[in-house]
Amino acid sequence: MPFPIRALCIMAVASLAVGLLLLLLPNLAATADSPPEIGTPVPVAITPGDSGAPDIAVGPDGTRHVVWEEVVSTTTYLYYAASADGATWTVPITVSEGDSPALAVAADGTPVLLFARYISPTVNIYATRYVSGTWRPPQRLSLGGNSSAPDITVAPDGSLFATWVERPTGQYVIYVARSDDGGATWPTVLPVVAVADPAVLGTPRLAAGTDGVIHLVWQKKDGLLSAYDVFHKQRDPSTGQWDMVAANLSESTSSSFGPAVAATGGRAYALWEEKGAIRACRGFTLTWTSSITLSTSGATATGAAAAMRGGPLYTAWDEGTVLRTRFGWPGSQTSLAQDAAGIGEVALDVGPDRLLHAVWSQGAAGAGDIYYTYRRLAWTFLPLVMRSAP
Ligand SMILES: [Ca+2]
Repeated sequence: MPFPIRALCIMAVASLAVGLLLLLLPNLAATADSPPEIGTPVPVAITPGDSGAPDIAVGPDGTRHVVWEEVVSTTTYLYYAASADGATWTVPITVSEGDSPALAVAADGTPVLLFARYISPTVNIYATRYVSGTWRPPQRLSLGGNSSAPDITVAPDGSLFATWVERPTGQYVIYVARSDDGGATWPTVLPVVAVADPAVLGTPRLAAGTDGVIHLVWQKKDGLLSAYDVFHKQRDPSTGQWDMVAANLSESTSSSFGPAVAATGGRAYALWEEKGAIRACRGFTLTWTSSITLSTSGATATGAAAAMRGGPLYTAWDEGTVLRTRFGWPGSQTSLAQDAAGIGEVALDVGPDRLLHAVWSQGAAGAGDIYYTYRRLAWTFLPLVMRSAP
């Protein structure tokens, strides 16, 4: 009697499934209601020197790589430490003399570092890679004019993009360099934005969208007494061309500066500092929303940061003694860490596990140390979409 047995089996399996579902439901509901988990901050390194300006980049295997500026007597060095779990950190090693570190991890897991270094008579931008436990001899990327404010990002196809601002006589130029071999060589260096005196450019920042579009934001003022505005251009991955015209994102009479940028497919998010608040807008090419305030009303906020990696947007900044973060757009605000002695210079990255990783400097002025924490999302349940039959 094969048919009744089969029917019986189906019924048994079905009731078992319903039973399991009923067992699981209360747990699912509890998980959905639980708050996001923010880790207890841990020191990356406690050092006698003043530690500041950290950057973090998380590798495909989840390794947290952190670089920062370490002042030893009167010289500024770049220090590096790493952690597999965010709890235990390697003893810091010196990368080079220099400042303004910007870190990314290439597709093969190799950390790639950009930094500025003064070698008389010029500040240039250098790139180095951490290969087999050693930072390789740095190679110069800038073209020989005084340079500052490097940044680096990885495109979905694995190519690396680097930017900085350079000062050839009578001009400011923002360059973008590209590496297709994980940072070993940087054969392409292009001027993307250029102005003549008395206009001033500063702090170019890069982000790559999941669509391969490269987003560039920077600050510009038309003269020494003018106020900065924040601008944007993007690079089309299919043509390699940058927008001809830049969009003015801040468009305000007050000074708007210190931009940060993050991107997903088809859209970028830009943040900046203006009148002691963190402002932000979202858009692409010449189509942008008007800006909103992310920081706490009445607080003095600085140090805008943003990150996303194929997932939702994370933003962060400091309000003097507390680091604030938001998840999503604009998302609700949560504190990430605090220290009455002072806290700031937050930098973010999103790991392959969608975990938010953050580093910052904290402690009394002149005696800062670098700290790390993470933020794990609470479970959220999206509506289940049943595919219709083809
Ligand atoms: Ca220190």
